[in-house]
Amino acid sequence: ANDYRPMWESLGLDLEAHDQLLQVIPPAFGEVYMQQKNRPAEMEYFDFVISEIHGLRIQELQEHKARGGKVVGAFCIFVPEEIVRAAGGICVGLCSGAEIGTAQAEKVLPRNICPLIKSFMGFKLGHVCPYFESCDMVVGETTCDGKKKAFEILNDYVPVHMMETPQMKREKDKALWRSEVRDFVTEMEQFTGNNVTYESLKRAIQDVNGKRKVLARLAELRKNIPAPISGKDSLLIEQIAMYDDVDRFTGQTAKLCDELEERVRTGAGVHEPGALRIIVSGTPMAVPNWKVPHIIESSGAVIVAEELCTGLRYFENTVAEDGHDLEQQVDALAKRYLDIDCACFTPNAARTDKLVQLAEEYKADGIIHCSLAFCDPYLVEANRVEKVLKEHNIPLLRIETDYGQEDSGQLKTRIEAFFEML
Ligand code: BJ8
Repeated sequence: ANDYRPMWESLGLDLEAHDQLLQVIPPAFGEVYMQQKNRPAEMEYFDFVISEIHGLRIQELQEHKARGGKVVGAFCIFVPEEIVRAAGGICVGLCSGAEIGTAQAEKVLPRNICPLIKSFMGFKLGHVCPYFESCDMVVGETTCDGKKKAFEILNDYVPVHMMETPQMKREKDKALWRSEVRDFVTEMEQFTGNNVTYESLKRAIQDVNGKRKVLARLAELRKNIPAPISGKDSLLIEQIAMYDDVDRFTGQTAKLCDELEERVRTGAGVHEPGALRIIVSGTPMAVPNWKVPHIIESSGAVIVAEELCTGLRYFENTVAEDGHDLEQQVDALAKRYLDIDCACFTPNAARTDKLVQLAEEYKADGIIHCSLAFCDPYLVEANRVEKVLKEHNIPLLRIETDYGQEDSGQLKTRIEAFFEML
């Protein structure tokens, strides 16, 4: 293996704390992932990406920076990565899926706050994430209150550009969001020193659409019985989509889909015949947060779809490619992004309607609504989800959890009881 320590040191990482992080992720990955049966051979690439999680990709980012390129971090799928790409930058999703640097984070944040927010502050203050340390800028958004206010604090440590995401989807909200997307073009031009042209944006839109389409193809394959791939593997791919090289990722995922098509043709699946089919819905599950999917799939069920931002919400819509000039491209981007049905919007019936539709399309036996603790938007919206699913006789289990492992046993008991009822 390569020695990445000099690179990590030059990035200003706290090597000791970073070692601790690396002591957690690979063993967790081994336990959660490598012991699955019937994994597709093409998962090898994604396993490799994880084994190099703080290595090769970081090296690529550093090489990009050495050529004068910028790296831009994001915490929300509302950040239009096409624009970063069109300006010659690389956009990386900053995962924040682990409990780390909690003590440092609690110096600037309240104790009772969403673990995702605490995690990103802990990663930054603890200097443990080489992606974060590679970022020249972070793009924040005004989605939920906790994140919105935490970005003010984060701005003390790394430049943050804020985008105002509206809370409703009326015409005036659409106009506001469209102006935010337009301003982001100018911001990226100034920040990178590169013009965003019709041509560069057209290519970026096509590239990112390509990534979204291949993920949609993977999702489509999971509608088959038996499912040709586990939910855990699918989630891993959806997590990696947030930071891997776009073209390489698209190519590798296409290869995997070819293999899955073959499985579907021969009727090969990843689970026992008759396994329960489950949809998970709720707050994003960032690397290395595999806790609930692991419990679900080690209790004999298979996850067939993720109604999550690390899932369908990220790739279900593409950007129209027929814009004739930059302004029309901005219109198309603004429209595509405002179609995301995050619980930060009110009302948000599109999400509950979609869940009903997904349950039917994916022939799901039940839905597990999984929210991070203290996440008001999703925890409160769970009530609307419950109401609508009840009207359609779709069984639902509601879970609230964090990044700790203390509740694993209790969650397993509840999930198994839910499965017995189905
Ligand atoms: S589009 S879901 S990625 S905002 S879990 S920090 S909402 S308190 S992450 Fe999200 Fe964008 Fe919406 Fe998706 Fe706040 Fe809730 Fe924490 Fe959250």
